[in-house]
Amino acid sequence: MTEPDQKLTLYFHPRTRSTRPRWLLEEIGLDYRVELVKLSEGAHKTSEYLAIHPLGRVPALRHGDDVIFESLGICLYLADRFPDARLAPMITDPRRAEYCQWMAFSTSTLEPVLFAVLLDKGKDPQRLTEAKRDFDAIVDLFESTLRNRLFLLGDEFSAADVMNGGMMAWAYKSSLLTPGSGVEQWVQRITARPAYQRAHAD
Ligand SMILES: N[C@@H](CCC(=O)N[C@@H](CS)C(=O)NCC(=O)O)C(=O)O
Repeated sequence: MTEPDQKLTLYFHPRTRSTRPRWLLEEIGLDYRVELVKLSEGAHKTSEYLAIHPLGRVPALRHGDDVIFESLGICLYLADRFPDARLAPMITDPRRAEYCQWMAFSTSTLEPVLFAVLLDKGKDPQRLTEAKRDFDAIVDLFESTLRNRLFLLGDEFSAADVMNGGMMAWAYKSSLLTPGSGVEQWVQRITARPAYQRAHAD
């Protein structure tokens, strides 16, 4: 799927939140260019890049004359902008409410808890205890949601699996998931997708 007059450039660095839109771009099957932003060399703080992302972070996306940043914003935009890929239920689809819920959940609820569990270890023992408790509640929620479903919205994969699943794949690699659980099987199912593999190849 290409739009020759609307070139897409993803400002990217491996193993960051920029893998979320990259995975989605791969799922949609778009022809896009990856611009590697070398964080270790400070490329994200140059005036050239600050004109793209004023806070100097990845990801950002250029689509024609439009520039957008925030991984969730980019994924929401792409999933709606390329409806043929069927990665977001249409506005009138009954699944739309749940889709909105899980998209917001990914960065508002899951991300801060997972970062606290995996990255803030040892900094504040009480915060870590609370974060682990919150993470267990999130896993239970995913487990019950996925009980009779292949993906978060049902039988069809969506951008909600990208946003939440990318982070849960990190939890899986960090041995936070119970082997054989529904959540673990979901993570294995979605990370086996060729689009996920391509987006995480670097
Ligand atoms: N909420 C933003 C967070 C973006 C962000 O913090 N990206 C990190 C990489 S995961 C970054 O660019 N860090 C470099 C820096 O802040 O200097 C999003 O989801 O896009």
